[in-house]
Amino acid sequence: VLATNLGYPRIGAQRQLKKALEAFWSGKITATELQSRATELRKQHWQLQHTLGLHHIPANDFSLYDHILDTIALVGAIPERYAWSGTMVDLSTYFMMARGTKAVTAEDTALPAMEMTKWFDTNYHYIVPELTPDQRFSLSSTKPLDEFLEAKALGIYTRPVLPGPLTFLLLSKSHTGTLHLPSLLERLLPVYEELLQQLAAAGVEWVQLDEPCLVLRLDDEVRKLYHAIYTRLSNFSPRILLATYFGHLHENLQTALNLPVAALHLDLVRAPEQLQQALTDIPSTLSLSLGLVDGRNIWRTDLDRALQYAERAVQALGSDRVMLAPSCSLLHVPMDLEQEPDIDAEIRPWLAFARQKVEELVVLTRALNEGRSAVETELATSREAIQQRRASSRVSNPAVARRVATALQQSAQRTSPFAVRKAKQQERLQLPLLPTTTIGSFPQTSEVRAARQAHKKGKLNTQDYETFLRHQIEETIRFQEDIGIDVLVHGEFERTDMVEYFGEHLQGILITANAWVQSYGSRCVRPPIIYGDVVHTSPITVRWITYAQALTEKPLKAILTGPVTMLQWSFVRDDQPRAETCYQLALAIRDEVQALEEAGIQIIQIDEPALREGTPLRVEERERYFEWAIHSFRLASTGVKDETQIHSHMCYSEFNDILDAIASMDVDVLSIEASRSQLELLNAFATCRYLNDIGPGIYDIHSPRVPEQKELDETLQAILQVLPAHQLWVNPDCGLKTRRWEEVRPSLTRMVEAARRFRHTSQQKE
Ligand code: THG
Ligand code: ZN
Repeated sequence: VLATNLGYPRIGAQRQLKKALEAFWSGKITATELQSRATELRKQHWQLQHTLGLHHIPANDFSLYDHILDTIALVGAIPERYAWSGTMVDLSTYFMMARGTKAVTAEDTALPAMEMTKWFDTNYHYIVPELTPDQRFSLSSTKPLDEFLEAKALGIYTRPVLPGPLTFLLLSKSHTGTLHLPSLLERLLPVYEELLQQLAAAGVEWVQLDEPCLVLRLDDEVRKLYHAIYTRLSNFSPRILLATYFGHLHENLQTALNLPVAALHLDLVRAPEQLQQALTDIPSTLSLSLGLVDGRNIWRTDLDRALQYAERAVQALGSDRVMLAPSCSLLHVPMDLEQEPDIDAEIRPWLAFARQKVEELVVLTRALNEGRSAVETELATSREAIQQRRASSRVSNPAVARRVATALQQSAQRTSPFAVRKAKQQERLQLPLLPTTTIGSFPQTSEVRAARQAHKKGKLNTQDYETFLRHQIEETIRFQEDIGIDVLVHGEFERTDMVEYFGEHLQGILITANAWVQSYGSRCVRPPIIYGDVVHTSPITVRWITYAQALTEKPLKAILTGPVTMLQWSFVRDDQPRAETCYQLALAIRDEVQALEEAGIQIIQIDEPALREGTPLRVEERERYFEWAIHSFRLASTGVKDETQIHSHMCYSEFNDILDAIASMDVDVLSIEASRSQLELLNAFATCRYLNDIGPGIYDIHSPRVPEQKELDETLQAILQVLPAHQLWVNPDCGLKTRRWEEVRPSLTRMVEAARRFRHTSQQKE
């Protein structure tokens, strides 16, 4: 039995890669220095995994930005606009694709970056390959080979990882026509073949080809292609481990088991039940890689349980046909629990980050190869931690379970239908036609971050820190009043991340100091750890928002993070269904909503940017998901009077196919990002007779470019062709946290001006 890994986090335990990248982008270090820091990180990660005792260590899992972007470079699929003509893709082309370019002179046009999207149902974003129907490919990078040789020079024989050709193509899109899979494959496969041959010649024994698309529902056509492709590739290649993860293979299991590869990896954390079927149907030439250690979560593995599965496989296949592995790449978990010295002492033993997961894999493997007695102490320690977690009073709070059960018997509806609420709210708020607002956050300047940092380190006392925050709020309120915004926000200067902030203030949730996980490129998040039943112990936001409200006659909008987004962007309990945890979060947020209403706040926004991305990968599970997700949102949002206006905000996704779900949220106002297919989405809202108010983002805040007045006018005019003025709000498409004040001031001023112009013309028409 071999101890193996599918991928290691690349950002570094102290986020060295992030720091190196940002230093390079701002011109503080050279490309050579960036590369040498990257080399150092790879070396550390390989040596660590080697020392811990792994038999198969991944290579080419490292990336300077994203592994799909690496593959775009590898196969030479560079979109035309980047004017690449070389034979090998250089660093500057690579980062242009990732980040776009700024216009340097007035005549220059800025090049947009390639689009990013969520990697399956994770919070990691990959760069979406942009292909043309007649796309040509050529081997245009030596990265996989270089990294193998780099590790070999350290005395470490690695297993290069590559996205499989079908997953690569299935994740691609085209702006210029329909992509025809078989003909694209005809052109792509020679590149894979050439590379695999090179790897074999360099002494590579195993390669890992990742085909997570096998957990999706596929056409018969695609299943046939899988067979044809892997038959071709296996002629040239080192031994292939075909990796599937993020779910059950269902009807694709037979296809996967019968591919002419050397080993198949199954995710037995998400889908343990597929082991039995696989053991029954497996051909005698195939080895199995068992994904028994959770690569998506931070809990310590129940080693006894994992061993039962592994032993079953060893009995059926013999020990030389079994590998142990994490369920998927460890990219999605933080690097090392050792970086969290101050984390809650009772909870710490329950956790395992990437390094600890590798240790667990080695222990499991030794138990199988040398007998359990060889790792008696490790097994005992693990068993004790699992038992303590199960029995802990910090985990279960019977009052919470009872409250959820009671709440679920109610339908969670507002008292009156939307039309009645709208009239009552308007009587109270007296808003103009086309009211203007923002999504919630204002620029998190270096000054704001420095103050928070100083306060955290004890260099700025709480009183001075809070005085600083109050000044920030006051300036932001004055600014919004000056330019004539109708519904104001306080700016969220007290918050780090929208999920982390609420995680920090709810019982049952732990936040970390250094447990960073890559979100995209150099950007990272610290997902909170939901370890126990969630309780709202005291109001979280009321103090800041009532301070802000006291500064102005205009209505203030409070901003909260919704239950589904809290769930989706946290590490969640694995000892109860996600739905149960979501209901608990919902009730905690409901308490906050009620506290705000009692404090006199008239408008409350509950953000759900992650609602769409929580959608299960398999179609047949989607209906049930939307049922509990929407119910959760309604539990959070419906405990208020008719007069209280509930907003929500969504972004980062396509929404056209979840309009029913959105409608059943029954929010009074929905602000929504729809940058690319703006009008198409609004048409869909119009067609399905969505009647509640909508605030389509009228400009893209993800770009530093300040929109011209004319552009804003035209956008608003186009929107007014589709939806009536009385249903519309005017706002940017997302929060302004990552923007600078120099951009925010002119942009919002012009936005308000656009609203004013159309307010007059529309009023005359209505
Ligand atoms: N919060 C969380 N998850 C998210 C987002 C978020 N997932 C989707 C999307 N937004 C991802 N986008 C970002 C954007 C910026 C950053 C992270 C994810 C970011 N992070 C800081 C960094 O890496 O420098 C660190 C954060 C901090 O200093 O607090 O800028 O908004 N949970
Ligand atoms: Zn947003």
